[in-house]
Amino acid sequence: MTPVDILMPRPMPPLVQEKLDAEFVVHKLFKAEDPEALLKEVGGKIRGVAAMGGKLDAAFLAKVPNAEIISSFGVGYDHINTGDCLAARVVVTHTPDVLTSEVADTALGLLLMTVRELGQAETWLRDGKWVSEGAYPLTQATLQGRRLGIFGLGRIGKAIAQRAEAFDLEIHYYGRNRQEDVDYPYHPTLKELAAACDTLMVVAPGGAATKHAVNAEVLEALGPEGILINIGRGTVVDEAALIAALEKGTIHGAGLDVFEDEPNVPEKLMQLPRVTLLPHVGSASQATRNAMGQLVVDNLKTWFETGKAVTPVPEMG
Ligand code: 8YV
Repeated sequence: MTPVDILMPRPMPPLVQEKLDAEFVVHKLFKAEDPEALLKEVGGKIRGVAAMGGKLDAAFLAKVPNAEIISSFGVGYDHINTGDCLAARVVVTHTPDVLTSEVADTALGLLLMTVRELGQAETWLRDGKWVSEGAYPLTQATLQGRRLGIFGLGRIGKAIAQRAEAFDLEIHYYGRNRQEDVDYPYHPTLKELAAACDTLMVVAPGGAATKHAVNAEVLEALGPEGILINIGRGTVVDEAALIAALEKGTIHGAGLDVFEDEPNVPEKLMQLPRVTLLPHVGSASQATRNAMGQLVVDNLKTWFETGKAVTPVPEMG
């Protein structure tokens, strides 16, 4: 079989690069001195794209007119215009399932850190304040008796709910649709979910449909005991409204693994006392990232061997 030409626009984990190098002719745009010139030169023979972030839409597809597949690293694919890909008959794949447990574990860790101020307490110890000033102040919040509203009860949302049940939390949810096989109370709007709960866990995907869904009104509904956790996408939360709500005491605290303009985190968020900030580490263990990388490779290999992808995104039908 003649080797297949693959485009890699941005750097990917070493395992992905090594495995793809062994199977395909990989054109690494990020290594080129003049990426546009390289794209002009090789664009016509590219049949597959291995992607990790970056905007992929009709303008990009026009530069790789013979591409058949975009194999994307990560479960979220809001950076890819699936409508444009469908129109160009390009299959899009992502890496679901293999990261579900890791992200759910991180979500629970972030929730506990935020409610009980564990990061701040550790800083207190490291700064020598335990010795100089005594015990870390008692936290105003506790996890006990909290009502957890999950925004986005998909695979990861359900894994979070399963873990939260072990912590005796009351679970509610909101999403595009009520799920017949789910017993947790469903709320038809995000504001109603927030009003019924004191803890809001954002697991929803990014994109136009969810942009700034968590706004000033939703935060107001969550109330002064409220804790917001975002493990989904930064764009889902109106960051300016969140900062205002934290400053005014409209809600109690927030734990964020994702941000609107990563890796830039607003200075104001950094200064707020009851906020836990993580640098998008939801799935970031070696084992899980390896499994995600393997799936990127498997999707490309299987596509070119059999004409079928392993994990196409739902829009592909
Ligand atoms: C990754 C993620 O950090 O899977 C996702 O959608 O956000 C994370 O697991 C990200 O894909 C790495 O680019």
